[in-house]
Amino acid sequence: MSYEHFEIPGRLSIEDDADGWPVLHVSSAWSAAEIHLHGAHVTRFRKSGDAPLLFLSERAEFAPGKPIRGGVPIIFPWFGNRDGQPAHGTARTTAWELEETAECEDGSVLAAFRLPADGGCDVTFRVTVGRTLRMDLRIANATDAPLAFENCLHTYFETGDIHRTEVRGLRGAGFIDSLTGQRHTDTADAIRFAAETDRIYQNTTAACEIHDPAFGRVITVRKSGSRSTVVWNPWTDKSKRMADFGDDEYLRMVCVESGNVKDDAITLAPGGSELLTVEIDSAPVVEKPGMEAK
Ligand code: TA6
Repeated sequence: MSYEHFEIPGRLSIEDDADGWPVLHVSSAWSAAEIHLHGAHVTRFRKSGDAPLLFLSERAEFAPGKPIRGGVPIIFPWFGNRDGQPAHGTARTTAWELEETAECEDGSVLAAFRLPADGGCDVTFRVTVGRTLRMDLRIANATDAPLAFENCLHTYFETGDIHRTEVRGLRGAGFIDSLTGQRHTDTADAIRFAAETDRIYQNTTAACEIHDPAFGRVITVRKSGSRSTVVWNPWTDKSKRMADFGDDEYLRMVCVESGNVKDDAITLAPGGSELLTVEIDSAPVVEKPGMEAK
């Protein structure tokens, strides 16, 4: 299929990657991004003058039926494992259709995708690359029966040093510890990492901040249409068990994922729709005198 008519000179080009997968290369005055048609998967996003905001494993595989390790996997219609089914649903390993590209009035660049029709739900995904990275996942129920699903933008963030990284914004929220199945309320002012961490926060609409002093920045993760936030770092043992993830790559990534999973799963009435929006940005941290690392 020819994608030339979607290209925007100086803003959006489409080439096949080494594995023959169509990849959109998007650039704005402030940033650049890369989006694979496979899974409508945003694999790279970087603001000019900043380190990459998204982490992409050096061992990521680009093959039919395989999810890409890193960037923003689209999780739908279920989160997690399901007997005899691919983990985290089928959307992330499906070739989406490119529907629209445009340069917006504010100078940002839009790419819009549609999940090939499957069982009466209408799924579209819009990526806006500009001063920030904005992603909109809309699920509509085109059937005459209720539609139950989970959705999540499973975002991998790059961090300079996991030992110095903190995730803030979830204090007071309840979470399921996926490693033990136990439920807790988070009373800490920040999530810090010293072991495998896999937490599903429920009933929270809070924005999160990823404090990354090694890169001298704070990443903000704002969301709407989402009541769940998942925080994950595989640490050493799980990293070694993932063939598409370097043994030491846990040192420079953290997942802060936004969606509606577990208790927050959604049931859409016939004709209903749900919009999940995530917007990520970063800002430099100005070290105040005397703020030496403790
Ligand atoms: O989001 C956390 C999680 O559910 C972890 O338990 C881990 O399995 C991660 O997703 C990655 O899952 P994947 O199927 O992409 O390897």
